[in-house]
Amino acid sequence: MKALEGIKILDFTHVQSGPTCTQLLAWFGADVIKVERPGTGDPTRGQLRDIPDVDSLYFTMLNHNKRSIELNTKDEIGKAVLERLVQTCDVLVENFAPGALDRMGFSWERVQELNPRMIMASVKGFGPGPYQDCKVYENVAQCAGGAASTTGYLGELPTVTGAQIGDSGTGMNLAFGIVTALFHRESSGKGQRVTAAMQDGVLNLCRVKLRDQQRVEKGPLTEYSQFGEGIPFGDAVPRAGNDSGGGQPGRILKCKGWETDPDSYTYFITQAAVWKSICDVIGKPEWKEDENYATPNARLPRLNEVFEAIEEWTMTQTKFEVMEICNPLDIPVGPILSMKEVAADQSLRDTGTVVEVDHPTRGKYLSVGNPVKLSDSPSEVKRSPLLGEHTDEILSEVLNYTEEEIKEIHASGVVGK
Ligand code: CAO
Repeated sequence: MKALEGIKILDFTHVQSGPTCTQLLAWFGADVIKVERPGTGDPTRGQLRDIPDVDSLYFTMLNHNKRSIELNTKDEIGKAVLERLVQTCDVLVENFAPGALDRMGFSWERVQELNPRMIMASVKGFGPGPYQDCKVYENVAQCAGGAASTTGYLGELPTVTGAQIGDSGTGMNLAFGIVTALFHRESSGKGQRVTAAMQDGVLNLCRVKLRDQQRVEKGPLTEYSQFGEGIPFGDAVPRAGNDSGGGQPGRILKCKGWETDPDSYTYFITQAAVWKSICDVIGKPEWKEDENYATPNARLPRLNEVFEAIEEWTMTQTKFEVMEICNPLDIPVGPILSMKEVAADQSLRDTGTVVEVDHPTRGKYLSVGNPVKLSDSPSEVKRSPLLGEHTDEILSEVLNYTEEEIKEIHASGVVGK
């Protein structure tokens, strides 16, 4: 049995943050019913299309294992159907702009009246405060959560990361909140409100930078390259390039072939415990006992020199050879993998982290699978639904409308053509 089998989710999400959350719940076996605007559905169905008139990869990769019902929830008949869904489901998940659900007539108070056991979960850009009414997309959250100001190179522009920490990151937080509330409902018998703000989610992932903010107020951040370069620190955490965020200095270094391959690099960490092995590998055995290099503190002002010496060696090896040589010595290194390499990686396919899915109108495509593995409840990744593919089965099997009533609902136009 799947871990969340029997749990019904009213999925009122769109774009990325909300759909990430409900997809995770669906992968674990919840019955996720995606309510979509008739005719158009989730706007991502039509965004960044690679094949004309076919659901985009943007949509298909975020909506696996769900069922789709078309429903105009601003029409009175549509609202009545939505009410029945609220009464039938365990969880309502939404990520509309602030106030949209209230305007539709489904405030938290109303939802509780309809179903006191319902858990109502929302992603918003900001929590309560001056920005609570703002619409927010991924990069806005990265900027407001402290990620952009601390990413990139000193003296250059703040930079956003390709990892969708605001959207997918917050979706994961919301899923965690929902499962926690479901657990709590076992004893309380009551649903509750779950909210996750994107700014909060990004800041949570930037905690090492909030740590460094408090450190920089007391003195220089000695593990940052800028310390060794003699550049003074200001009063806020600076951009640290590719310096390691932890206590063990690390950098991205060139490997053999870097002149022509933009991803021929390795991340190399000078972990203190294996310093002697590093000295042997890079041909600097004299640094093992030299008081200027032997201890982490002695190395801090010389990190540029240390990493230049390591890079002289890494440039003689491919990024995979660096891994093969360093791993047996417990030296932490990692190749910079291109998306092409990740997509072709057999071990990621074997674990279901990358999956191939078949789709009736687009054919085969690659997607990410569930990054969390349960030993007794494996996830099976099923294709995303076509728009309104399950409208009738949801009306009859989930909501128990009669054939006659379903005809009337269709005739009213609230479930599309
Ligand atoms: N039937 C009828 N109306 C529907 C409907 C349906 N099935 N589904 C949605 N709608 C309506 C909503 O009620 C809303 O109407 P009003 O504005 O009149 O109240 C309208 O569609 C648009 O919803 P929206 O404001 O959420 O959408 P948007 O495209 O204008 O904004 C976004 C998108 C993402 C900026 C906004 O939803 C948002 O800030 N969400 C919260 C933060 C978030 O999740 N951001 C991440 C998105 S991924 O990068």
